[in-house]
Amino acid sequence: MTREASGTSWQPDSTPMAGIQNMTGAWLTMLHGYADVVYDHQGGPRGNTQTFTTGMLMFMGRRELTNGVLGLRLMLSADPPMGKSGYPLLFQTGETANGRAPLIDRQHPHNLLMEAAATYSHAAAADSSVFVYLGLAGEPALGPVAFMHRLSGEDNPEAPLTHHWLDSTHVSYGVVTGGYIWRQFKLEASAFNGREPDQYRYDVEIRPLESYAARLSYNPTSDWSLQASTGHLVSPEQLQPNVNERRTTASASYNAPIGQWWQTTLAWGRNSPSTGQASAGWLLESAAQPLQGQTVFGRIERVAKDELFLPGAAFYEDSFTINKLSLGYIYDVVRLQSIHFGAGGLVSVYRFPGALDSVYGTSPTSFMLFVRARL
Ligand SMILES: [Cu+2]
Repeated sequence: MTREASGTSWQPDSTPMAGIQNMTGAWLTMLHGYADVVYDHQGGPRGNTQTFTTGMLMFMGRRELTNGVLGLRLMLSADPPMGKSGYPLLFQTGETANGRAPLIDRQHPHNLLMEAAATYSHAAAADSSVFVYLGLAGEPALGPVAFMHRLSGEDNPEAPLTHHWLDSTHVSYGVVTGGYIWRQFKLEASAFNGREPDQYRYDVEIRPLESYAARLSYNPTSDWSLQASTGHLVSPEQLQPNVNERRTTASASYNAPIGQWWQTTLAWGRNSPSTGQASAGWLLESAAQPLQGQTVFGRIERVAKDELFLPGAAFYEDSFTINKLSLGYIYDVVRLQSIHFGAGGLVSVYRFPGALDSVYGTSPTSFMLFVRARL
């Protein structure tokens, strides 16, 4: 169960399990979630300031059957009330707030329904099993564990700039995945709806399952998780419906047995659209709890962005390599029943080509201050 952080992707087996677990009859249930209230200041001429809420609530249930295990998953996002245009995040792009213009320097909110899925895995032999995963909303076999569900990323309230290179398919409306697990290996394939959610964040947007993906995962020891995956996304973007995309990713997560826990993820992703330039994104992310209740986290990203300007602007469709470094800290101040209340902050700095100085300023600095409730 510790492997299954989101969809069918794997974390290292030694990842500590958060949340409340319960045994009710034959059902093992798990409730996990958090909510952040974030004061967000993004620096420079393109920056902005906003207070928003983000978070998620995840329910998992599983029961053993004669020769297999049935699992149910439901996940809701606390993002939609922040508004269709999301929150300020320098250099972030992807999705739309009005169906006409792309979001630039803002992070889109997630849809209310992030996952509603059932899995059945059947023991084929002592060391192998087969499974199916059916999601009305869910995550296909593409990319690492989504940022908000992997231990190295979930304490950081801001989305990675590499989201659309690595894990943006984590909310797909219509997913069918089949897989085979042999010892520490898993091979799986998905058919899914690759269209990103539109600006209506409370609905369910089923389309034909024309996109497909495959992933090979390997957990060589209990502290490591590796994956490589590739997918063909049919018409992923609402604003460019005639463009398809090939996405390829590889990632490694490692739990160092130091302090309470310490997880680091290195990930690479490449997008190759059917028209236009291919681009790549890198992410190195780490979070650690050296002492109970004190978490430090950091993220370094490097990504080629060609969506920073609207049509007609001087740099429209030009590609710029953006480097970003974020460092943050959270202190869990009190615990009431099963809820931890904490407060934290993070600071982000950037490196980018000088041509962008007139647009973003010479050295913008951004920060977030937040309070968090976590199960
Ligand atoms: Cu997302």
